Amino acid sequence: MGIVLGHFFRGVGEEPFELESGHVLEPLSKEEKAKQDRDWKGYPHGLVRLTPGRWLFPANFARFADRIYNFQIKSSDVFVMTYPKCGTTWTQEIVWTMRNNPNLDNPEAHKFIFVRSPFLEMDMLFHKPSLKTLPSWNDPLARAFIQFCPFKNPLNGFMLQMSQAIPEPRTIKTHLPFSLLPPTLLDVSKVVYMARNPKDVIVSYHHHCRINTMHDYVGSFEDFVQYFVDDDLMYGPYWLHLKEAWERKDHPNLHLMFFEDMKSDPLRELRKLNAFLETNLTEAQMENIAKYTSFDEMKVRMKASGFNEDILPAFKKDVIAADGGFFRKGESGDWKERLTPELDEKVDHWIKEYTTGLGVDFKFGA
Ligand code: PPS
Repeated sequence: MGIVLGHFFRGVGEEPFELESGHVLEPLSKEEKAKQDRDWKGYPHGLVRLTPGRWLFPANFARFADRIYNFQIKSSDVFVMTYPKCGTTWTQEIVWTMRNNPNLDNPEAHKFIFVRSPFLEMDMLFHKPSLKTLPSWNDPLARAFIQFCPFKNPLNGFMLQMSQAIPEPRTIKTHLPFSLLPPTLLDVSKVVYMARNPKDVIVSYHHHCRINTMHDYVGSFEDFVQYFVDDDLMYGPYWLHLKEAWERKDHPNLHLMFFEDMKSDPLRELRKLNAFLETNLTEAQMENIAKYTSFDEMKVRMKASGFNEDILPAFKKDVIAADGGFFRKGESGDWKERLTPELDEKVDHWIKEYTTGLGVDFKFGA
């Protein structure tokens, strides 16, 4: 562990080091590492813990954290921020379409979603970033990198440099919490934050970690729920992620919304976004966008644009064949099919302990 972390910790061995955000980055304890190694095959360089907050990231995060913290934001930027599996992709597509494709006639809309709307910290997930493997990871992305970042080295952050270089207005996806992002984020740009009830998040995140080799979870569902309530999943505590957003919810540049509300009445939520983003769309335009960004339409369109698990090497084809792909169900309340009464009680306890006091009122689906 020391050697691997030493490499990522810029040669300081096992000494924890401080990020510009003020967080201290430390290796996992021996016991934690043994457990993670047993259940997760997708973290070849190990995970690191950030204090305060107990955020959990691949060791590669150390290479990008300070540059993400100092990312140059622009007043026309919109950041789509969520904890994993809360509906980022859906929100990204809605926001990008409202801003860039109100009449659904922009040819750019056929491009891979991360070309139009890059994933800020994605580089930390790559296992073996190399000049050889990165461009072949996905052709549309490689082409976009060459277009937007000519003469730049992808090893210095493929997605990070793309996020910086794409033309305005930029719509940028992140799963990072406020405390790891530029401190002036809300003063300069707008943030759309999507939350989702933790029970559906668990089910969706479990599926994601099984189909994706960047996680490659091989443990049980019961253990996965335990990882969640112990804040031991990559990206760390959902409650703290949400708390940091909730504390800022009255800031005029933050729009906080819920997956369940978007699901039950997309047009109502699009109207609110229309006011927040100042996009001045008509009712007819919003109705069309609600339909265009529905689960069924997105599933087909994303595949055609290159977000295709059958081709992308990051996805485990056998698990997908058995249990479905990235666009799994897109529903609220599916947790009822998966959580036993004991597991349900465990999550209820987590909710009571960490989010009820904040005033968050989750909806749990039909
Ligand atoms: S990720 O990998 O963390 O970025 O995933 P994220 O996009 O945040 O969340 C994925 C879940 O959102 C569902 N999804 C949708 N639901 C409804 N409508 C639309 N258009 C839509 N697009 C994506 C996706 O299916 C995942 O949820 P589950 O419950 O697993 O189906």
